[in-house]
Amino acid sequence: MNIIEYKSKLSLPLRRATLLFLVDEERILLAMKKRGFGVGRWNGVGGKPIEGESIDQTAIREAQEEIEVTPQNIEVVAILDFYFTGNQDWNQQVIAYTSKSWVGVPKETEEMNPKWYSKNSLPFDAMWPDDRIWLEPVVQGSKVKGEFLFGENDSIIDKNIEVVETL
Ligand code: 8OG
Repeated sequence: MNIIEYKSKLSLPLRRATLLFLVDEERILLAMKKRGFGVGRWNGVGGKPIEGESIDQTAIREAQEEIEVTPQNIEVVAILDFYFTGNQDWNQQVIAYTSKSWVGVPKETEEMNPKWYSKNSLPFDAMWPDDRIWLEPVVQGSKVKGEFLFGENDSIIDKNIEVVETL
C-alpha cells in the first residue's frame, strides 16, 4: 500500500488539527503529552478546532489550555497529512506553527508538561517517528509540506516530503 492508493479509497476530507512550538534562538519548547492521542511522547501543543474558530485561533487557544501561554506571532511552518492503514479515524492534517514571542510562562497542566530543549538535541526517540523527518528542517528554519502513511506499530510505510518557500 502507498499513499496514492490509500488516498484513492478515502471519501472524506481530512480533519485538521494544530501543533505549535514556542521557539527562541537556540531552543524549542516541547511538552510531554499526559493523556489522549500521542500520550507519552514529547510534542508541540495543539488539537482540534471547535465550532466557529479559525485554525489560527485553535493554535492559540490550545497553547493557552495546554501550557498557559498566549503565542503572539504564530507562523505556519509545516502542513502534514497523516494517514493510518489501521484506523482511518486517526487520519488528520496537522498545521504546525512556531511562535517567537508569547505572553506567560509555560506551565504544566493536566494535559501537558512543558520543557525547553536545545534545537540541536531533540528527544526523537520519544517523539512521533515522523518528527525526525520534518521537524529537523523546520527547526533549522525551513517550511515543509509532507504526507505520511503509517502501518502497524507506528511504522512509516510511505512518505512524501517537500521543502517549500511558502505555505
Ligand atoms: O486533539 P488531539 O489529542 O488528537 O491532538 C493530537 C495532537 O498531536 C495535535 O497537536 C496534532 C499532533 N500530531 C498528530 N500526529 C502527529 C505527528 O505525527 N507528529 C507530531 N509531532 N504531532 C502529531 O496528530
